[in-house]
Amino acid sequence: LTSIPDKLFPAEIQTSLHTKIFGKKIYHFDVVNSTMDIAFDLGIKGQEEGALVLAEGQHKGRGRMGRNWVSPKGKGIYLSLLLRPKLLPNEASKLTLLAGVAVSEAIRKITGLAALIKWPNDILIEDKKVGGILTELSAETDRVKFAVIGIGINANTKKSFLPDEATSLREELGEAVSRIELTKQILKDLEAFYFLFGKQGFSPIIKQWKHLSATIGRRVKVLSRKHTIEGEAIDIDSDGALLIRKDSGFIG
Ligand code: BT5
Repeated sequence: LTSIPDKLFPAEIQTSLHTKIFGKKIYHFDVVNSTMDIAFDLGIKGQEEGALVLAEGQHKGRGRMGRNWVSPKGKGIYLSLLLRPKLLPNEASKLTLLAGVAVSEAIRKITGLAALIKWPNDILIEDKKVGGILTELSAETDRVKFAVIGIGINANTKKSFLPDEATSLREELGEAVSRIELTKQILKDLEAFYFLFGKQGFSPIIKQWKHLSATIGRRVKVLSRKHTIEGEAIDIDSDGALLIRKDSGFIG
């Protein structure tokens, strides 16, 4: 072998993956607009839970509220996973927190780097953003039809490609990271936490989230629809909402 290919081919990902449903079905693309759109279509077409969409690059990778996600080809991990959770639409943020825990754990296992979670959806290393999570729903008023969890990670991305406050695993580690191994570990950890959530509810996830939190105990500024709340983040509640002690002393 002169070089080992590092493309996220389904056969590579599925080799000794040992998950029950996550990644049993994989759709791999070269460059797409957004893996979210493809996974959402699969959801509409009735594809089973655990179907995975992977792309080597994205033209229109997206974050929350119309923000963009820089997705250079062959460098990062860009995936969307289709889920059919028994949840109310207003519980969807639980999936974001759950995915944050799984991604941080997977990064820790594969790289040894101290990945932390910034509420609600950023993955940080040394206070710089290395990954992000986006949960999108198809829902009726009283139930989620399906959810798509999108995960973007700067694995081997050069800093010059990224926003100033961002980093990549390669930059932090000083050597390249196997996107294949990291993708597999993410699928394993995601499935384990998802099954745990199904069996024991949200409290074990919250507990683990608190261990990995870069937010609790720090000053925060949270933008809500109408106003900005500033103060110290003191905890998250059992639904995953952030509790902030405002400078006036009020906890909200
Ligand atoms: C997120 O949004 O952090 C969620 C990102 C989810 C991306 C994945 S990739 C696979 C799937 N397909 C998609 O199209 N999306 C998902 P948000 O919290 O809104 O953060 C967006 C902000 O992060 C931007 O406004 C930039 O400031 C910054 N940013 C953009 N690209 C970045 C990158 N590659 N690394 C770090 N920060 C970035």
